[in-house]
Amino acid sequence: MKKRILLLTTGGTIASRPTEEGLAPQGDGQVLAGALGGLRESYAITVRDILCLDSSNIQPEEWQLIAHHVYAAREEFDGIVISHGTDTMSYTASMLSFMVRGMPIPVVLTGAQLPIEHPLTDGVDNLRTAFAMAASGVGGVFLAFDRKVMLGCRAVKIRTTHFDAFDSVNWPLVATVGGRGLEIHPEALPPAAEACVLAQELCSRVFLVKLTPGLDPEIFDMLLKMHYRGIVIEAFGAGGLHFVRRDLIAKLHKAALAGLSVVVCSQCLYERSDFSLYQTGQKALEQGVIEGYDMTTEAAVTKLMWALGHSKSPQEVREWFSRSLAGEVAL
Ligand code: ASN
Repeated sequence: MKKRILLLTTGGTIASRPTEEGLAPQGDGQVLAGALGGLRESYAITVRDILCLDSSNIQPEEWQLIAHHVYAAREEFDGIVISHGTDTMSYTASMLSFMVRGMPIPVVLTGAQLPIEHPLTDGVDNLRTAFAMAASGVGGVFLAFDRKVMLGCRAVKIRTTHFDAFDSVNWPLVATVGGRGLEIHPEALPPAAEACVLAQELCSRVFLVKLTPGLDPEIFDMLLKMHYRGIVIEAFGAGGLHFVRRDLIAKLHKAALAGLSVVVCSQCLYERSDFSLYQTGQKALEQGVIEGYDMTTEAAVTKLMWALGHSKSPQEVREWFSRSLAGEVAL
C-alpha cells in the first residue's frame, strides 16, 4: 500500500513566479502539483495550502499555525512534507522541533533555490528526497535539501543561492541519497522523546546580539527598556565578551537582576563554545548566563522563545536549557 504523505505548502522560491517586483510565491498548491507527477505513482499525496509567503515573512504566528497543522495530521498520515522558503527554513525547522517534540512520524521541510517551474529547478529533486524521508517511518522534524537530510534543529542556511544551501552544524547527516536510495544513518537520530504534545506557546521578545569589538554596552539598557525578556549573544570564539573600557559583564549583571534570560553562544559556526576556558568567559558565567554549547544560533533563538513561553521563572528557562529536547545540543 502506498504511504500517505501530506504536503503542506507555505510559499518560498519553490512556489514562486516572476512578478514586476521580482520573484513572489503564487498559489503554490497548483504550482507544485504539476511537478508531483512522478511522485504520485509512489505515494498517496494530499496537498494543503496553508500559507503563501516568502519565508522572510514567516514569523512566530506562522510557526504556530504550521505546528497546529502538523500536530493535527499526525495520526491520519505516514509522513508530512512542508514546502517552505529557504531563507528562514532553519528557524521554522528548529521551532517545530520544540513545538511538536516527540512527533511519531517524519516531518520534513524542503524548498528550492529556483522556482519549480524553472527548467533547471532543484525543487523536484528536493521534493523527491523529502518525500522519501517522509515515507521512512522515522519520527522527528527534518530538513531535506540537495540530497541530504538533517535534523531540523541542526540545520543552517550557509549559502544564499547555491543548491548546496544547508549544512547540519555540529551533527552528522540523518540521511543521504546515493546508489542505494535513501540511506538513513541511525547514529545521527536523537534519542526517542516522550509522547508528542503540541507545545506552541512562545515569547517572541528575544533579541539576538552579535558582538563586534567595542560594542556599546548601553544596547542592553535599551533592550531592557523595550521589555525584551531574552537575549542570545553570539560572543567571540570559544566564548569571550569585552569588559575593558566598555563593560558588557556589568550589563549582564543588570540584565540578570531584571529577570532576563541570557543565552551565550559562539559566532563561530562550527564546534562548541566553552565559556570556562578564558577569564572573559568565566566572568560572563558568574553573571548567570546560560551556555549555548554547540547549538546553532537558530536553535538557541527559537529554544529561548519557546522556553520563555513555557516557563514562569528564569530558573525554569535555565532548566529547559539543561536538557536536549530534540537533539539541538550535546551537553
Ligand atoms: N526568498 C526565498 C524564501 O525564503 C528564498 C528561497 O526560498 N530560496 O522564501
